[in-house]
Amino acid sequence: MTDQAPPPVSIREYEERARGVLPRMASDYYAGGAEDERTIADNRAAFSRWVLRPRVLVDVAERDLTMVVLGTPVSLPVLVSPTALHALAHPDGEVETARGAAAAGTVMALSSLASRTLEDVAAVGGPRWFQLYVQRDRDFTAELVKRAEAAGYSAIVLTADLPVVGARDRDARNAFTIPSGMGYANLAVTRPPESQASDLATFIAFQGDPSLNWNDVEWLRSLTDLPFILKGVVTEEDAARAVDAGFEGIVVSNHGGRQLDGTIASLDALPEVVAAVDGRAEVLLDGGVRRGTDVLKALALGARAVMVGRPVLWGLAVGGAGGVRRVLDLIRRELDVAMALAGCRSIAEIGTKLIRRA
Ligand code: FNR
Ligand code: LAC
Repeated sequence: MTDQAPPPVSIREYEERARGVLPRMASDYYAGGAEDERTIADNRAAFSRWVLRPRVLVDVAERDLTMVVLGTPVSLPVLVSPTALHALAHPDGEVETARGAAAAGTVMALSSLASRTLEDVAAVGGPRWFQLYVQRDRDFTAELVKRAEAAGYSAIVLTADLPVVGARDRDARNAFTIPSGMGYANLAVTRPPESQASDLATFIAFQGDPSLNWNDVEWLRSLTDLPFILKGVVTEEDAARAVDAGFEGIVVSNHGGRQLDGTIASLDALPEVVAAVDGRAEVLLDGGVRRGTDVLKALALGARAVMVGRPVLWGLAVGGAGGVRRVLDLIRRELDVAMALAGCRSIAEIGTKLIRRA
């Protein structure tokens, strides 16, 4: 802990505490989103549009939150979403986050835009997936996938909702710049050239590939036998197409409201995606998950597991690996209580009868 205050009791308190310890530019980069941040708010609000139908007089003396997601065993159905530049929150960056996620017994998805090398993060030894941003340099992209495979990452998460960076006022206002001494440790060009503005949008425009499309999927899949997960799907059309293209997993996500403002909330998009996939792939969800009951609702609507982005960054900023672990443990404790009160003894028992529209 960075101060003497007692540890936060909720993710909301972690958010407040993180705001107090992070420099403004980092705090805004983490918290912010696109345009009027309507989708950020709606990701949260969506959880209130659904209500639970708990069952009583079920023997819930023994409860088990463990499960397997895309072949990876986890201690709870909550994984760490890929997020960029953890060194903004902690000197050890993603290595520290990986320690926290491993201690909590769950998967960390490492961003292509990490501030530490994927090999250093792998050395922590926890369960790990690699999130891919396809680069303009396709040979380098192929090398990145092969490096991830060699370093024991057990799935590739292809993020598809960032052909360009969303219009983010906060970053524009702060003239977001990567602090000196920090960079994108896994990329060929780790910092934008000094002659260019070093904001994220410029960097992505310079390195990323907005021409990426469905025709590239076959090439991507030829690079490795690891399972592929498509992140950033919010429609039944894309979900069906993803399954046809051979993706083993889908993350229903609007990038935490950072890309296209006004996009449907993740939880509201979940039912149509689950219906379109019809059991042919594993469906995950991220965006606005802050409580154990949120996890319960997403699973009741057919998600196999959920992921959390910002809460992990707040935990990292406030308490390093311990903070990451405590954030995940808070959700675990809340989910455990919610399952008991809903009459569910295991993740498998969380079903569609548990939920309806408010
Ligand atoms: C992200 N997200 C993201 N996604 C991704 O695939 N690659 C990335 O590098 C990043 N970077 C990133 C940075 C920051 C600061 C945030 C907040 C988010 C999106 C992330 O994986 C996830 O979809 C959202 O964060 C989920 O929403 P919540 O949990 O933050 O509400
Ligand atoms: C972001 C990118 C980098 O949301 O994924 O900031």
